[in-house]
Amino acid sequence: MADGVPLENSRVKGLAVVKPIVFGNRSQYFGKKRESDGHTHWWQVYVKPYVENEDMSAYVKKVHFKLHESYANPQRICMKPPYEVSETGWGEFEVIIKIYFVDPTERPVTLYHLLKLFHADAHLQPQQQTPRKELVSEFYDEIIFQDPTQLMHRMLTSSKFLPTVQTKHDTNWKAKEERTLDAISNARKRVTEEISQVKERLKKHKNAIHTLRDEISRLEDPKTATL
Ligand code: SLL
Repeated sequence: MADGVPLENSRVKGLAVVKPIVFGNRSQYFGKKRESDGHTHWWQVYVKPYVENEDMSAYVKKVHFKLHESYANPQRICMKPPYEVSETGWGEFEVIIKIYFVDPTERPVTLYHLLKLFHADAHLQPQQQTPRKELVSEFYDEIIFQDPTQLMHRMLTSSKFLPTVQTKHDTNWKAKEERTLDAISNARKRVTEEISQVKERLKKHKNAIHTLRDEISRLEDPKTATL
């Protein structure tokens, strides 16, 4: 007990545990509009650990997926992994994903995902489109637990793994990380160059101001001014 707080609930100060996750959706076009309900796609929205097969239920209590109001029961709840919802439909919309943690003092984390069904070239003639395979729109993110409670800390570091094999990531995250870091370093170079160009221009303008000021005071000085 510290200050009357049970040990389990006391916080590990100065510690941050990072949990990398992947969330998003996959979808597949039926090939035509379904007669019965007008649906055109199968889709699945999900949250999964970046570390393949990590058992998130060690620290995740449940995940809520809030679908579009046009679905009969838009609030879908997953109490255990896999945290995913499979559906069919005809339109894209924003899915609200709320992750609740085993530790009730830990605030739930909310993610927003734009469900993607259509390929970017869907407006083109069919023969100009790339062949249709499954579409994946997913993102990498990190949940950071700052000063977790003793209890949560244990759950976060228990590194439990699921017996079933999670399929490999659709996205090559390592390659994406390299591309992103490259893009950042190029952007940084460009910005540094631009800053030095602007500084150079500023210097020139400052010099021009000085020259003009000198000129003005020379002209205003009765001793040097020539009428
Ligand atoms: C749109 N703003 O107009 C979006 C809404 C909603 C998609 C898309 C429902 C399926 C069903 C469905 O696909 N909703 O009727 O069960 O594009």
